[in-house]
Amino acid sequence: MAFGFIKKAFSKTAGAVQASVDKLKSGLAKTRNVFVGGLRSLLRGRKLDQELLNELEQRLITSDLGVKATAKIMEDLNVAWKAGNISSGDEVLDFLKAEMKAYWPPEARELRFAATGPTVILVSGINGAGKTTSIAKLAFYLKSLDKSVMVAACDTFRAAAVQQLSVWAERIDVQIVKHQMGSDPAAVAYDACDAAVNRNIDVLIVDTAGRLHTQDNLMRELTKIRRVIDKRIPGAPHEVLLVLDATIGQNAIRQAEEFLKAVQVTGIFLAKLDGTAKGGIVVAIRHQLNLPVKFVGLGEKPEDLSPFEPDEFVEALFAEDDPAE
Ligand SMILES: Nc1nc2c(ncn2[C@@H]2O[C@H](COP(=O)(O)OP(=O)(O)OP(=O)(O)O)[C@@H](O)[C@H]2O)c(=O)[nH]1
Ligand SMILES: [Mg+2]
Repeated sequence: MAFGFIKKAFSKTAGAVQASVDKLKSGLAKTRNVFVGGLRSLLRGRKLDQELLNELEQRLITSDLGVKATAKIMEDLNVAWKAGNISSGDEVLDFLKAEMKAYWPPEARELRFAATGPTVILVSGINGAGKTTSIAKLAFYLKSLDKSVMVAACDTFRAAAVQQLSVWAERIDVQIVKHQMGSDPAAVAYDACDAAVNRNIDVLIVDTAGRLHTQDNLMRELTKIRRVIDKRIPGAPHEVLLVLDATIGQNAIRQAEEFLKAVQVTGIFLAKLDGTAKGGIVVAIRHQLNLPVKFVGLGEKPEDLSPFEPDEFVEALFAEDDPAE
């Protein structure tokens, strides 16, 4: 009986793993078809020579991998070609896959949880990046890990913002702390921290405004919210996630650089990967921002999230069994 139970639990886990790989694969379909599909048609059946190397470099540069990653890949590829280790376009595909997998340094991609008391996750990003939706996904994900979750509606700038988060909170059944529109976001943050402590909540996720009258105001407000959170829960926030919109490619990196000047970010939530062929941006983010991508967003539903794992990501990107290919 005990064995039966273990077997059942194990197969459930295997099923969950398969489901998450499938989700990633379908979320990456556009990038796979355009970027990897393009590489395949360039490389397949060709002999590797200088001309093909030049064409490949051109293609990688115009993809969203970024200049630095492209330079590194081409340099390594040149060495392997000259050493006689690679001689065909087909081998280049495998080489690219291995090179991309090895691209990420060992780093903390898992969420950092508080040792005691509530973990606080502050979520920032420009308007429309996908903050509120990503918060709903995170809350849903954390609930699946048996954590009690509360959200705080600190985007008090727009009437619809509080409403949107309230709808999500109800739908995924998590508690919410909110004030009226126009009230002080730092006061909401303080109340939410208070409530999270008093109600023994495991994780508090704080939504913030993406637009204020000026960018300066936005950054000042984030700093203030952060200070107030730390005052009520010393050491918090434990994570400051910056949500970036993958569909805008390299512009997302420029936006992030602006945020990083003002806010101490601990990780990236890369939203809307499903809506773009610019999935290579994950590689550029690693190199250009020097921050871990902790999660990727793959759709508009609460379950459309995947914790970022380089191996899994690259496998899904290069997967061949897509009928659309
Ligand atoms: N396809 C897709 N759409 C997404 C994803 N994440 C967010 N969206 C959509 O992007 C739009 C903006 O998302 P929000 O969550 O409202 O963005 P926000 O950053 O909170 O925006 P503001 O509150 O205006 O600053 C919505 O239509 C979302 O459904 C994703 O991973 N995939
Ligand atoms: Mg929002």
